[in-house]
Amino acid sequence: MKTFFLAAGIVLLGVCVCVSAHYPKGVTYKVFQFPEDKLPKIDGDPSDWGIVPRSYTIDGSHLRDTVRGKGKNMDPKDLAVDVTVGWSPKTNRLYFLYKMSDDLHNFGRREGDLRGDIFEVVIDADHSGGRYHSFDDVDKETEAKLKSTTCQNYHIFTPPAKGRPWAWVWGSQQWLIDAPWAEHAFRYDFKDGEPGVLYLEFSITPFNYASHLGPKYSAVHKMEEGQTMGLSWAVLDYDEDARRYEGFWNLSHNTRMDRTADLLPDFILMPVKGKKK
Ligand SMILES: [Ca+2]
Ligand SMILES: [Ca+2]
Ligand SMILES: [Ca+2]
Repeated sequence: MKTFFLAAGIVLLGVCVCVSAHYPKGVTYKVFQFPEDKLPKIDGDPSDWGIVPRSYTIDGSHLRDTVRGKGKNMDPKDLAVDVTVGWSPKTNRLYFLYKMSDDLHNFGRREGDLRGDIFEVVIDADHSGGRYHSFDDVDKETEAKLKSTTCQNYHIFTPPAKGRPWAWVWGSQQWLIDAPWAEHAFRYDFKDGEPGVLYLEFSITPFNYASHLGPKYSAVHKMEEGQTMGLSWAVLDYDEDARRYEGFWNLSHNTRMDRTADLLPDFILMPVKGKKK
């Protein structure tokens, strides 16, 4: 009987975690599985994503600005984004194609050491939920060690200014953005302050635990078909004013996706033929 209650408790706990750990409610997005012989080359050329059905691409109509009061009214003359996510059990990588049309690309550090246009990506690979940033009940040193451990937050410069890395992790695990864990390539032909279209192609490795001590002390998440992950992004569009973004356009519809994994949308890892397992 004891065993039964223990098992029931585990099942209930599992149900609670799954139910509480996603936004928006009732929405599940799909992650395209690349066939082994058709993995995308991370070179900034999006043509190898032509095999991905259009239904996998998430455009700006799915995003909400939850900070500047624009809600769902993204103006395509100001900003338009398409995001497609893929994966491969062979490489155990998540692949992203990000297309951004912007009326003013802000990345020149014109007014000091400011960040400019950002694509923020958050991944909770094992769908465990919970807080991953801003622990107010610990000292600063401990908080620095805890950030982005159970769920990783990447701030990607789109594009980076000269001399900057392509991204930074909102924690102490900057090794996550380097080989062999990640790869990236940009394609654009505009200058700072100009309009234009940017393509960013990148891959990252999902971690159940990413330690401040480095990869040797961390746990890679093994991706398998049918798994659900927590995954969200936000587009921080800086235009004329480099000190304040025009919108915090996010897929979660909750600003605090930048603190807790409970607010990340659900994504399912699809099989090769595009059918649920
Ligand atoms: Ca490519
Ligand atoms: Ca803009
Ligand atoms: Ca901009």
